[in-house]
Amino acid sequence: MTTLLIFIVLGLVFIAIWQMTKIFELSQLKSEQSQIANDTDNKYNGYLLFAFLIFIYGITIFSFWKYGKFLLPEAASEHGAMYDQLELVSYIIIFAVQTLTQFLLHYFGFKYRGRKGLKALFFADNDRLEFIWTIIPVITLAGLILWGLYTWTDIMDVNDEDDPLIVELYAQQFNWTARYGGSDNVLGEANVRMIDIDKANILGLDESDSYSRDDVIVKELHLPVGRKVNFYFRSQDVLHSAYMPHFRAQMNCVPGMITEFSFTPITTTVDMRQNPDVIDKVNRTNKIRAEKAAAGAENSDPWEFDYILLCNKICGKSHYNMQMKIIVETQEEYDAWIKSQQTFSDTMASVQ
Ligand SMILES: [Cu+2]
Repeated sequence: MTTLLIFIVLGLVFIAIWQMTKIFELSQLKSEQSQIANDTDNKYNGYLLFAFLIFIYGITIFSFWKYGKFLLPEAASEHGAMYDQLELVSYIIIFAVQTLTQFLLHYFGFKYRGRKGLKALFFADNDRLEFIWTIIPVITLAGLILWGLYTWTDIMDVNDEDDPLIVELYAQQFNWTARYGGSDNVLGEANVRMIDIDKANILGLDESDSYSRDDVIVKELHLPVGRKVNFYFRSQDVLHSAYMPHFRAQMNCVPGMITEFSFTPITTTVDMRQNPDVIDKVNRTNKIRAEKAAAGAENSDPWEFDYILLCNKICGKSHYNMQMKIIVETQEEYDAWIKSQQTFSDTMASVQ
């Protein structure tokens, strides 16, 4: 609030000074009272264009230097490298074109600023010039779009090849639940209409479906490294979006339909914790947390890196905290973990 007031006061002071200079100017008897820009005005504007060019270059370099470290670490999924490469090349092209065109725009604005006696050369069209500045973007964009489409179809191809692990991710305001197909790796039928909280049937599984009996319902997602996972998404209430940034994966969760995504995790949680970017991020975060803890703030314990599933659709007041931990581990660790979990029929039996 104080900051806002300070800004308002500063703004008013600025307006007052500006108005006073105007009055001062009007009170002067100047020889040149014309509203038409003269050579001095044009020169000022020319140099201002240059100053603005330096400003945008400067702020770009500053942003890279200051915020570059907030980018995600190396992708932890098989398709991630493909996705990152497409993104990197797109950014390099956009960056190069923007740097060049901004320079040309501002430089020509300066070079051809208005001067007394200077006349502009007029020509109606130039076929060769127009051909050049049409064909270059056409080829570049067509290349990017084709490459993007190829990458998209490759990433979005959900199929049953290579014996994928079947996992359902269930979204509701404001938490996630995961369901594994169990020993048969097949998910039982489910529908929100069959939800029965009294019987602990929180995902609405069809109790008469034999496939649902060995399903495993958990609040923490464990994935064996190197095995393809086919995800099936459901939502109980509103639109949510399952976002797993480290795996370069995101899919909408839509009430009334099942959406799909598939990826293969390639780096275990333990290995990812050794990644230099991750170590750096953890150190930076824990430094802030230590400072807060010293000042007596709550929830400031040291943080350890974990993969995470986030909701990426603003779905309500606790959307920001709709997340689930993901653990990528070796096949043996995963087997031991899944064995220790209750199946759906165990849960039903213990409730009745
Ligand atoms: Cu959500």
